[in-house]
Amino acid sequence: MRLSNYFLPVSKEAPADAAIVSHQMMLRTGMIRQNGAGIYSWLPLGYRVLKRIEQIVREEMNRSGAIEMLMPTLQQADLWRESGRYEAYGDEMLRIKDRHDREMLYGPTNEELITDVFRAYVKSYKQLPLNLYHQQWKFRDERRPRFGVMRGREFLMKDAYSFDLTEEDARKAYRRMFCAYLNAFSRMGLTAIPMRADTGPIGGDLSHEFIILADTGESAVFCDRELLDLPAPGLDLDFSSDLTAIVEQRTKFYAATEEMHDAASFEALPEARRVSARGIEVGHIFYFGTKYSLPMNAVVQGPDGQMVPVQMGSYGIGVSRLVGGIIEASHDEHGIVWPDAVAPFPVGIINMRAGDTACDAACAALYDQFAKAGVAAMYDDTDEQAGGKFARMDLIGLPWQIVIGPKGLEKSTVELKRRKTGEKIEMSAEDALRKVLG
Ligand code: 5CA
Repeated sequence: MRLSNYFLPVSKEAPADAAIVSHQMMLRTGMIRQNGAGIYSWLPLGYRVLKRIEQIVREEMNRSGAIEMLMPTLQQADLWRESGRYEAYGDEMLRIKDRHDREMLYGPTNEELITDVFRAYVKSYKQLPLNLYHQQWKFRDERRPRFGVMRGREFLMKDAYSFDLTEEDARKAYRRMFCAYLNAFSRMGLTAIPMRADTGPIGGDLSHEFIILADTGESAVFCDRELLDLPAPGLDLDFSSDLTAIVEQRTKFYAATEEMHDAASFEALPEARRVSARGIEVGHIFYFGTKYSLPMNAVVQGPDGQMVPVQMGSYGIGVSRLVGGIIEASHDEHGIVWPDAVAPFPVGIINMRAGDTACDAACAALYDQFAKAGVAAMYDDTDEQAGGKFARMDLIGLPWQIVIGPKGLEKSTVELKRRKTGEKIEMSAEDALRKVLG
């Protein structure tokens, strides 16, 4: 992408109404534009990051055996009357009427809708286990939308729903999601800690929130330091194997959100291991048994011929929230520092003297080589001052920068900079290309 043809509305000033770093940086880098309280447009740079996160989530859901589909944003109120949640959900639900005066709502979550799909087709335990997911926009009329995409009203969620015959199988499905989440967050460069959590309006008695630690997190969290160093299960995990040990390796340590906090157990830990911090909830998983299947009559025939309500769980990831969460976890005083896996572009090429024949030719050649290798580079071909170009490239946080100027070209070199460490090395353009392509 040549910057002169791109849409990157970067601003120099920190916006006055943004209270946290990720919100400030997303506005300054032109990733998002607020269109209403808690409602945002995703501008080209932000949209690329959102898509990359979505893709990691998709790959890890698929790897765990879940199946992707898509449900609508608008739902019928009657479906929610069946589960009893239409009245119970309260003011967070955006209620709408269509031209026939039918009551509709913009989905804040999809337990009812997926249960309706399930009961239409699945009648036998032989079709189980089943886990269906989608990544779709949700609307919650939050009392206090704030911190940009962290607590929006419209936000992108991955929500998965598992269906099993027995409670034991449902707990296995829960463990598969638990492990898939650890892998997905780890791929994004995040340490997400599963914490026992309150189930709120989704319900059920087993639930974990996945929390990343950040000073600007909305909730107070408490955990054992040992949890911070545990590696993710790894992408070669066999999801058909017994995952109990992996889950227990984590759940045996103390980790709780404020609502579930038990000061006595926490203080029983040696002082050096007590982490009392703030956290951002990037995912939340629930096992709730027959809470929806029973009232909605989603039943399957078991091996003994009996019809029983199906056992369910639901599993959410805040896809749009993660964009802000990753910035909170990875930035410095100059701007964002994107982890390679979610960066909007892997590399930025800076032309130090746009208009100079040799510089233009060297930049264009390198840019084309990246394109041939299937890599979209961001090429700053503008004729602005070098200082401004460096600052902008640091601000948008691409993992690699390649600076091409007349002095280097005399020696046939370019400068390769790693955004994260600030390390700069002079080398040939071919070597820089190879290094970035890894
Ligand atoms: N049905 C269940 C699981 S699919 C559910 O809705 N769970 S949830 O309420 O915990 O939401 C799932 C995830 O969506 C949360 O962990 C959080 O990361 C994200 N999320 C929730 N509310 C918002 C919001 N207002 N803005 C941005 N992300 C949100």
